[in-house]
Amino acid sequence: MAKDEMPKSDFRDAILWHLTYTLGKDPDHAQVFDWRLALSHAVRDRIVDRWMASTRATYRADAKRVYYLSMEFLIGRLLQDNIVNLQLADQAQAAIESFGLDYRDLLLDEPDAALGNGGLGRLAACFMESLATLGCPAYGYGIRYEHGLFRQSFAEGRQMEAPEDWLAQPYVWQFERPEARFTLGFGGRVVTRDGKPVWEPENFVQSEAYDVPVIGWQGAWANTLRLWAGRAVDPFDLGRFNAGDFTAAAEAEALARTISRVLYPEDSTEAGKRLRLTQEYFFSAASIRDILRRFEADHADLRLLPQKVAIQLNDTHPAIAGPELLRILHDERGLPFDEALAITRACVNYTNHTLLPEALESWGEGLFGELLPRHLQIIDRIDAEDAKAHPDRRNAARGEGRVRMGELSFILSNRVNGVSALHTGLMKTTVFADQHRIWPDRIVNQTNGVTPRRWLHGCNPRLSRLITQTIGDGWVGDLEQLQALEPHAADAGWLEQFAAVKAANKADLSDWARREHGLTLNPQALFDVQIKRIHEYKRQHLNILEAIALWQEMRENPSADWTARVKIFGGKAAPGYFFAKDIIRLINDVAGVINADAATNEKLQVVYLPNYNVTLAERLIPAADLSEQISTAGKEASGTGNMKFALNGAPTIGTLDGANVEIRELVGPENFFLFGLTAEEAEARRAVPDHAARAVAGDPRLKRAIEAIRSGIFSPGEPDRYANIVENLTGADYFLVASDFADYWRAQREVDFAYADRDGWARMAALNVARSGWFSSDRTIRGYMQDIWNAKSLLGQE
Ligand code: KOT
Repeated sequence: MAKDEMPKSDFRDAILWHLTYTLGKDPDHAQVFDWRLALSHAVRDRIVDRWMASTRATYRADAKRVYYLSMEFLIGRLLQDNIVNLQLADQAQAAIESFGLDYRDLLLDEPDAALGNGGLGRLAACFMESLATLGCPAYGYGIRYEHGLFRQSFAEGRQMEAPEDWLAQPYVWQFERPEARFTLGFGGRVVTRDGKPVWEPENFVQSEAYDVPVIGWQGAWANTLRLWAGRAVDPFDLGRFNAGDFTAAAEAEALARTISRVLYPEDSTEAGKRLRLTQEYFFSAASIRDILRRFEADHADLRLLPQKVAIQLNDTHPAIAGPELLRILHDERGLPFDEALAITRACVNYTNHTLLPEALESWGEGLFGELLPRHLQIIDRIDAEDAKAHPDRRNAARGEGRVRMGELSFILSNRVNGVSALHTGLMKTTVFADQHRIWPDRIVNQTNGVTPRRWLHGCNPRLSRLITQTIGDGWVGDLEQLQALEPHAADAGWLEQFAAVKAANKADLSDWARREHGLTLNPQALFDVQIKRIHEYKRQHLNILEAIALWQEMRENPSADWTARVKIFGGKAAPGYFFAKDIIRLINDVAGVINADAATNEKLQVVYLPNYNVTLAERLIPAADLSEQISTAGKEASGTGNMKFALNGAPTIGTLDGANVEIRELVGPENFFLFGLTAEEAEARRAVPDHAARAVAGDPRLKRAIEAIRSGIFSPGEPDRYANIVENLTGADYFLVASDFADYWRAQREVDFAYADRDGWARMAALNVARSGWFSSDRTIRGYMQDIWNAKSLLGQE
């Protein structure tokens, strides 16, 4: 094969061609890594044609484009996802095996793109895939962090953080666009010229674009995820270099690159750092310029903007995009302020992902005004306009010395949405009650969803095959078709196959855990899984308390007929969140003691898998028997892991929180293990004096479990190690762990009982699968297209 004979049709030849001419490797000496890159290039070639066709179709139709602005895109690996969506899996596997290589090894060689913390970032990634699947012309805009979320390991049970380095290897999925640069200003002052305000920034950086194509199911459509990187305007100061000051010569470049250097590891906690605000403005401003450039290339009248552009703010992190758009329309394009405000408002929408007060973003006006002096004036002007129209309005964007990003996003948006029915309802009665009174049509609900291509078809090939054998393959692009499985859940023969799939997935996980971590998991046991960020409101400490109590009861009553369990934990804590780090250490300490107890370890194991990420989720979810969704009611906006577990046949033990409520309604209350206070009851309970102390005093099991922690049996020689946790559980206990413990215990024993009936359990698990089709992110995106963006699919027009 010669270079000019680039093979188009034969996949095997295409891989060899790329190995030779793109990577310059002799097949005889190529490593797994080289083959993986060659395969990725061959796959990428097949994406590009469709990508260009989609872009051309959008231009031809002059279609409305959706712009999804998000600080986070938690993508994970892309090779398998792309292969799955292009339906190349069989070809790719055959080609790779014909070279004598292991196909799975190759897929697993790709590093995770971890440009996000958790649910918010993963949702953005699922949305990008569904937007492409539905043929909605859309762009994602984010930051190309050089270092994604830190790598987690444990040292004596404690979380250690190491930098993540996904760009250390060539990243095949990105296309550098050096021509798409914008120069962005920061700081400086606002002067008046010809009676008009003019912002004169003091510092400048450039944004450089990297495009990642996102291909939908069956390759029908492809959109672009555009990630911005910081670059200096003048990367190198030759004068300083010649004067011998080599470090200073490259200083500007180092500073500019700092902006996109690292993802902030905070999740649902406030950071409040100058660099963070710089990151937010950097990517929002670059995106707004790109959006306007694209619009103005084909349109002269800015008043048409809302017909052609829908901007979605993924929480408040890109909220400054609103004032930036307004500023350009008014200051630079010369539209009157009220018209610029109306256009901005007609384009922008905002999704809220949390009501936790500590996560509601706000900036001190000093810092804000130093960095963005003109934007501060614009925000004041918007507040003033609103105050004129609504004199009884209370929540201005600027108040008490701060710029409040939630209020700002709300007043600059056409639609504001919550991410589950319960959460949206709470938005209306709590955080945004005042705004809701004034603009009663603005808040709408769009319950989250997950892409079935990655979270069932891709990650659970055995279950995917069984489903396709049973009901055909239409479900992958139309998840509600899973309903057709329901009659089979009454068929003993089919249920046996269904149970065999779960058993095989559990065996796979056990093999991996032995290879990778030297663990021996009992595959007969119930795999009970809680994977998510560590946070007090998510209550991993409730779960570990139950493990302690169960262990104590097993020891006391060893001959009872206990259902064997493996409790599996995974998740990272924000590096500065010390309580969460204590919870991690406690789980690891408890695991050490319980797993070493020969009297119980056939019946109970506790395992904490380090470095939870998208890839680990793809391994664990197909192998789970039970999904732990145990947040304090009213605190988890939606959850999306809960949907992935149900879809893969793991019933939920959970509270009436977030999307758990909708999951329970759809799968049926008899197929869901409910416990705990409702959101309303939780509010009321907090007002009861000594609620935690009373709950502990009234529950001997809970009391004994807490006593065990206090006594130091899990921290020999250091009984005080968990003083903070003990004090919290018996004192303030804002998240009501003690109050919910007894009911959680009861529900867990119901799980034990139900699991002992293996046929009954299989039926329950199968019904969870059959009834979870509504949780496809395709359904969610259709909702956004209709209710929020007024955007149309271009499928069939490419
Ligand atoms: C983080 C910082 C500030 C504001 C919000 C967050 C946030 C919220 N990060 N992740 N979330 C989660 O978003 C998911 C997607 O909507 C929800 O399912 C989940 O309940 C949120 O906690």
